[in-house]
Amino acid sequence: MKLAAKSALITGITGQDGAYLAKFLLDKGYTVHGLHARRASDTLWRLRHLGIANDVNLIEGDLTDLSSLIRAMEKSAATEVYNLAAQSFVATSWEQPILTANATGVGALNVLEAVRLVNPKARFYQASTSEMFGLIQEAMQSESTPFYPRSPYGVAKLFGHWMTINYRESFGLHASSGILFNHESPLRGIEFVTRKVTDAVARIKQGKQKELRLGNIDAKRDWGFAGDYVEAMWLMLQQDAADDYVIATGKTTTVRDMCQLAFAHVGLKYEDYVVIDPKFYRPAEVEVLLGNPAKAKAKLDWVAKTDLQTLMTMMVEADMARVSRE
Ligand code: NAP
Ligand code: G4F
Repeated sequence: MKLAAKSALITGITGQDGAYLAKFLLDKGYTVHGLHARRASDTLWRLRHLGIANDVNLIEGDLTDLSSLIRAMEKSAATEVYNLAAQSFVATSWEQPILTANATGVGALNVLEAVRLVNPKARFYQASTSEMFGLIQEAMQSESTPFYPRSPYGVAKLFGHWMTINYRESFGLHASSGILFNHESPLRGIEFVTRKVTDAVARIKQGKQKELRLGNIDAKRDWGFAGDYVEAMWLMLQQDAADDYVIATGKTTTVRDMCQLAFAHVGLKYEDYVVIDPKFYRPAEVEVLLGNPAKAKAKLDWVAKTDLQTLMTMMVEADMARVSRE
C-alpha cells in the first residue's frame, strides 16, 4: 500500500530559510504548502531560483491574522508546521518595534493557536534565534544559557520561544524550538551584513560601486549555511519528543574577517573599500555570538557541513554572476 505523502505548512516560505526548507521537503516527497502574505511587489524570486515555484501550494495569509492561519491549517491538512515567518531584520525592529512584536512575537502564538485549534497532533517548529542570548551570559551559548535579548526583535522572539515551550507543557503539543545562530546563503536578504558585503564585492570588482559603508565590524557571529540548517529543523520534528536545540557551527568570526574573506576571493583588500558609517550602528549591539551545537550532534546527529570560507566563496560567486547579468 502506498502511504499518502506527508503534508507540511511553512510560514515564511518566500524567505531564505522557507525556500530552502520547501526544496528540502519536496525532495523528501512532502506536499508543501506555504503561507503567502500579500505584497505589492514580487516575493517569489527565491522559489523560482530553486526551481520550485510551481511545486508548492501558496495559501494567502498573514501571521497577524489568526483566521487566515486557521484556514491555512485546514486547507493544507498539515502534519508538520514550520513557523519561519517574521519581521527578521534586527535593525528594523527599533524602527518598527510594535509591528515586530505583533508579527515576530504574537504571530508565533497565532500559529500555535491555529495548530491547537485545527490539528493539535501536528508537529510544530518555531524559528527561534541566537539573538535571544544578546548580552551573552556564557562565552559559548547552549540550550541552558540564560537569555538577555538586546533588540525588540530579540524580545519578540523570546516571547515566541517561551510560548512554544508553554504550549508543549500546557497542551502536549509536539512543539520544538530551534535556536539557530546566523545562517546565510546566496538567497540571503541584501540588508543582512554577509549579503551586503558579497553584493558590494561583486559590484566593486565589476566597477559598479566604489566603497562599502558598514557599521560595527568588530561584532562577531557564528555563521553557517542556511542549506545545512533547514535539515536540522526537519530532524527536530522527526524526534519522538519535542525539545529545544541550539544549531550553530561552534566557531565565531568578526564582520571584519568575514569581509576579508569575501574581498580576498576576488583579489581585493577590504581595507581599501570599507568605510565605517555610524548610521549602521545599532542602539544596543550584540557584540559576540558563539553557539554550542553539542546537543544537536548528540540527539539529532546534525553538524554544520559548510565552513565560512566555503560559504563566502559561494555567495561571492553567486553575486558576481548576478551583478554581471544586470
Ligand atoms: P527572511 O528571509 O527575512 O524571511 C522572512 C519571511 O517571513 C518572508 O517569507 C516574509 O514574507 C515572511 N513574513 C514577514 N512578515 C510576515 C507576516 N506578517 N505574515 C506572513 N509572513 C510574513 O528570514 P530567514 O532568514 O529566512 O529566517 C527565517 C526565520 O528564522 C525568521 O523567523 C527569522 O527571524 C529566524 N531566524 C533566522 C536566522 C538567520 O540567520 N537567517 C537565525 C535565527 C532565526 P515576504 O517575503 O512576503 O516579506
Ligand atoms: O547580518 P546582521 O544584520 O544579522 P543579525 O543582526 O546578527 O541578525 C541575524 O541573525 C539573527 C541570529 O542571531 C537572526 F535571528 C536575525 O533574524 C538575522 O537573521 O548583522 C550582523 C552583525 C551585527 O552585529 C551588525 O551590527 O553585523 C553588524 N554590522 C556591521 N555593519 C552590520 C553592518 N549589519 C548590517 N545588517 N549592516 C551593516 O552595514
